Amino acid sequence: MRVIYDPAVLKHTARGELKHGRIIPARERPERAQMIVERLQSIEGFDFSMPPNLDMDLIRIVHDADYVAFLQSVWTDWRNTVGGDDGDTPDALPLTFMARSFPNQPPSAIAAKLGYYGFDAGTPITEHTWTSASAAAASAIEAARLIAGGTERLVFALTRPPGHHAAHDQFGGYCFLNNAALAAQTALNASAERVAILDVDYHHGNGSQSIFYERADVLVVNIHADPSFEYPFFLGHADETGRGAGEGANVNLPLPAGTEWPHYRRALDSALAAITKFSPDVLILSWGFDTFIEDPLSTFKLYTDDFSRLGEAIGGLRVPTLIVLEGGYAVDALGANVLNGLSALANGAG
Ligand code: SP5
Ligand code: ZN
Repeated sequence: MRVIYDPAVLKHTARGELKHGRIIPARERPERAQMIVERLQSIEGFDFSMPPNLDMDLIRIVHDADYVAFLQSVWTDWRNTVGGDDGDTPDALPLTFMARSFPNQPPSAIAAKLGYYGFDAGTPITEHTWTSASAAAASAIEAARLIAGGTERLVFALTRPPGHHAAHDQFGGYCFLNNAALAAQTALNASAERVAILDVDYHHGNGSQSIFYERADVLVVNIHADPSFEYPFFLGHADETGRGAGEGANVNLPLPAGTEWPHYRRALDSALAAITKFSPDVLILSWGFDTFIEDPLSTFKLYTDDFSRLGEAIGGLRVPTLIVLEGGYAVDALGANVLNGLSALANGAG
């Protein structure tokens, strides 16, 4: 299996994140990608390659141009505002959010920009955020080119930071650029007529849903913790089915806290049936491994072997598939979980 990986995705390193009013060590850390690289490189069968330079025009189709400019300049603005010596500047976090009734004018003060473009205070921006986010995006785009061009039938883009919470003009949930959405748009620009995104991260992919909510050419299917109790709270309910031309092209399968494999499997079967009916030319799998029983952010109870079952079932679709990495914070188990999932997907698809 081809793996698209740029070591620059390791550079973004947050100092900490807020949990229940306290700062704890950041969950979304470079070791996540490092562990996966080490595991996949310790065995045969995974061919690593670097992505080419980022296609900025494509980025600006999926994301708002001012938002992208913000991501590119935010660290310099922040450092100039809050000070700090080299390597000593605190992470940038929003503190004041845009009240919903206020005018939608992009502000100029850095504190206001952070609250305008960010939707949570759990997503630190660091010196290297743009470097890593853009390297991840370039990896997803390159993977999509290989799949849509028919060069490969299964590609893993090792994306970090993750992307599925990032919307057209908002960051949050550790996400800045929506890697899955960029891959979908790349495939459509290349040759695909219909693309399906299957999001199996523990959290609902609110960004992917919102980007394609009114479009008929991208089916977005999410299996996730019910937003009535879990982050991102404001999107991911079963009655969100798309709008306008996109009506029917969004499927949410929220599950209760504590979900185990048998129940998960039934939701997966519904998801796979919806994808089969849509008959996509390309499948983009937003694979988060935070459904794992030992994941610190999750209530679901999937085991390492269940990721094999998940991969095998998805491989059975027999659709050219591109995987992007989303969440998964049980760092010690992440390598085994990803390897199991990818291997089973390759076997199921073979
Ligand atoms: C890509 C991804 O998985 N992003 C997840 C971002 C979650 N951020 C909010 C975390 C809320 C933590 N809830 C506490 C549960 C502790 N048991
Ligand atoms: Zn997640």
